Amino acid sequence: MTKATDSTSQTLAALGVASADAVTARFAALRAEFDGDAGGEGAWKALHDSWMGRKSGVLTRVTENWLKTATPALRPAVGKCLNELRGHVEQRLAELQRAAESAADEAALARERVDLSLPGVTRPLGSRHLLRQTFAEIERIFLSLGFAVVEGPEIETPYYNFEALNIPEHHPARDTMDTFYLETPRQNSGGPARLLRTHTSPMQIHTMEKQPAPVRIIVPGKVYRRDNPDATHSYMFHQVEGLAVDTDITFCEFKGTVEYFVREFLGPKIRTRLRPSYFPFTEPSVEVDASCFVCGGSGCRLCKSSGWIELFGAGMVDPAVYGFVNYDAKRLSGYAFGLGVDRLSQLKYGIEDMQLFFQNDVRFLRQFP
Ligand code: FA5
Repeated sequence: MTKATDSTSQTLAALGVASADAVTARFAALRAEFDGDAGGEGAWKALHDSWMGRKSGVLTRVTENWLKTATPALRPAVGKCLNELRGHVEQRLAELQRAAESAADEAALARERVDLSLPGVTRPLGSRHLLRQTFAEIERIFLSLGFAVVEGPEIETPYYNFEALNIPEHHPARDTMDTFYLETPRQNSGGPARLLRTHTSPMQIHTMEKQPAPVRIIVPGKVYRRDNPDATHSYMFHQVEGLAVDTDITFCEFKGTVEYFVREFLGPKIRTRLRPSYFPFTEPSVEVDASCFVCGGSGCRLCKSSGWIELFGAGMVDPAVYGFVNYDAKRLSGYAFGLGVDRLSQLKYGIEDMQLFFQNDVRFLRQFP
């Protein structure tokens, strides 16, 4: 079926329109078609373009083809009808536009409506891991004594992890520090072997290589050993190394520092004792024990009835170590210690199983906010 608007591409003469009545009928047909198209509210923009479009909209076509070509006799009727139709179309399109815009606004409002009755979003705050808290506590104590904190690589060569610490190849001390060796391209092409450090002691060597005495440092960090996990062992654990070297450091200063640390860390009533021990890189070497802070020294389950708890290894730096870093062993002296952070933390906070540190169970973590 042909539409009324199709006729707007022809002149009135071509359409055979010769009277004012016929003009009115033509415009009435256009208006009826427009009203039919404008019934719905959806596509006002498309309707606007097809009727009011400047180049080829229906009204432009009527102006070009009907008005401008109309005979002088018909022109007033065409002009009048065109003005009426234009007024009608403009008004209706404006209504449709308003309706479309307010529908869009309402939809947006409905979409973005804030439901104040919904529960709020809570983002639980995490806290520092107990091991981090223990590190911070140890660092605080040694910083107050004038020590500096340095960190070092977790991947080492056997030279720094063993040899320069006076542990030559085949030395039995290596047996207790079996670890993970890495296969790296550099090593495959003839470079030195690489291993995960078994203790933080290699940083003693790195530090003394880098700077002349005096040295007063602590080294917090991760270390690795091929130990089976149990209540007091892990294959990855944490240490804080300590090293002090100067021209006048005596065993007395070493003892005083150790006692001060233990009392600050575990409490003022704690007593310490030094027990002879052996490390290849300290001479003499000791194990530092603390009086049991559960029973006060009378004997209980924690201290296995001995009254004492083993805390960490330490000693005066073996002069042989100075030879590896070109320090003058005749002029300098010093002490070193290696704290097992996980075990110190277990002792201080009464944690029976070291594995709890690594399982990330929030029921455990929440107890140490
Ligand atoms: C050392 O690692 C020496 N480098 C310490 C040292 C430094 C001595 C400087 C003298 C001077 P040792 O192997 O004993 O020593 O380990 C030190 C501490 O690490 C132990 O006292 C213990 O607390 C902790 N430790 C050792 N093995 C493990 C393990 N598998 N899991 C958790 N903690 C461990």
